[in-house]
Amino acid sequence: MIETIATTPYDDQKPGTSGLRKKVPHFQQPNYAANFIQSIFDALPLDGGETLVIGGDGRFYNREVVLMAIRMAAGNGYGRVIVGQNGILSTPAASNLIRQRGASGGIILSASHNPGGPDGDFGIKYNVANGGPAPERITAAIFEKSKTISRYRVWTSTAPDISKLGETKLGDLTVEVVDPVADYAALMESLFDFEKIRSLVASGFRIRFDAMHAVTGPYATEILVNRLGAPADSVVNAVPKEDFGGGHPDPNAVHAADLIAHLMAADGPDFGAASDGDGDRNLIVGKGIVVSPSDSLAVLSANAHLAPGYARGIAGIARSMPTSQAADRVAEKRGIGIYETPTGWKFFGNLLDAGKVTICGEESAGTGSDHVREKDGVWAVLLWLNILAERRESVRAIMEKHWAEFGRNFYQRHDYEEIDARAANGLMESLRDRLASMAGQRFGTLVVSEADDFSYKDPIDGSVAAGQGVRIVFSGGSRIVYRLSGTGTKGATLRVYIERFEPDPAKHSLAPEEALKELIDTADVIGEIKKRTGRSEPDVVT
Ligand code: VG1
Ligand code: CO
Repeated sequence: MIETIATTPYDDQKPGTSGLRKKVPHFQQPNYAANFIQSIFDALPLDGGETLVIGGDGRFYNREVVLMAIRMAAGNGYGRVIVGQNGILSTPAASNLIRQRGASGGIILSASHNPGGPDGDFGIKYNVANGGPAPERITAAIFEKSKTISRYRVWTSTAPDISKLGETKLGDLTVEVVDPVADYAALMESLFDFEKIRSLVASGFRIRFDAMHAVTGPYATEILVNRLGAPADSVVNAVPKEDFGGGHPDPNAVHAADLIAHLMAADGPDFGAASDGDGDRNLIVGKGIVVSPSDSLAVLSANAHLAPGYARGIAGIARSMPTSQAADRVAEKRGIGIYETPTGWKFFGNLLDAGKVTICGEESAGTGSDHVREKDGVWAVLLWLNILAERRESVRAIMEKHWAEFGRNFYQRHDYEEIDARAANGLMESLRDRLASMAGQRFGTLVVSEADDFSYKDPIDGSVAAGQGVRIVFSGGSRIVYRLSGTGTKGATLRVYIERFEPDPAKHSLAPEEALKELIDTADVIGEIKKRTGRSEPDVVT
């Protein structure tokens, strides 16, 4: 029976860069999750009978919300729910299922790289029929509905057992529990030359994939071990845990320090990789070298044609604005399109749907292609492996040759986490106030050539996203970008992105902190970071 339950609105259900993210106890307030899910349904033009994909990264509270979402789908007239076994689906696997099964959308439960557990973070995100995150027009509509919600609809009896594969009924709703890995692994096999990668692995090439006790464990084990023949211990921290083993499933130099240490050792593996909580991010580490995500986007774009799925070449590349311009140099040399979008995967969807771009990426360890509409950690690892299997060179050699051909964009991101929100907003406001007078100003040897607050007009639907980050560009093309994170759950996080192009191969072996020294100092002078936040050092440098 469908029951209508009275509820009262919360005023803070505005989705951020990637859905609604809050602390678990915040989500555990009465009806908090139900209100948001009902607001999603209320914002959609549902005719009845639609298919909905449901799954999450398995973090604490995942199961409860999956079961609730199934019962609410039954209460709101859906015809079929496709749910990952035990409520598990990586974000890219969910995107794939939405597309392959012709679903009208999907509900993905994740707070991505944020820590989990009873005091950790939780999140809910809605993806649309193309498999990608809902565009801003829809997230805005969801937020509007959440402000006035007065009831939600739910099927009264308990949801079916989601630990067993197969179909059951909940009223008129068919609930189909699927293997979270099978369809995704088949998709990967259709894109990459598994036989070539298998022979690379058989030649003694050693891989270390760190799943960080998050969702990619089963995906990496099935693909790297079962299908590509890597030894079982090639996948570490492979068992997903509700609290990610107490760790922070963010594949960066701080939280994946153990992986990096293994790859820096003389007798270490040849190739290291890690993914995040929900499996959409990737970190690539070669023997003795950490590949910066912006460089990885450029290298993958320049070499994608070596993999069967991209043998016809790529149509174009899109990168988020703060991502380094290394990919632009590839696009320019290859004569293909390059697009600069605001931060967040939702801005890539239209470009991918229109066939304008094939590969997209963000500096935050996200790369992906038109095979799904999310960034995809395991996909990036496999594309790297396919390239390595074709070129039979080390990661370091590939990077050095890439820089020699295209030049090197030295790059760093400095994060100041959990700073006072008023101080953070004050810093950004002050920057915006000074934009008009910035051009022509000199800081040491640097002269500002342009300064603006990034605004994006989507070339397909004409929608505009303003206020996406302050850019200070210097003559010669070096940049400092300031923006506030839209995924944090406590205080504010200031991200400062610093970039300098170096054409001279003799200088490509400099350490990024040396190559960027003057810009790093200038970022504090212009942004007044120390003065306004009281922080003398960033918490994380990536
Ligand atoms: C961060 C990253 C952004 C990414 C987003 C979601 O956003 O900077 O590039 O798309 O997280 O990634 P923000 O607003 O905190 O800078 V994930 O892996 O959370 O889905
Ligand atoms: Co993620």
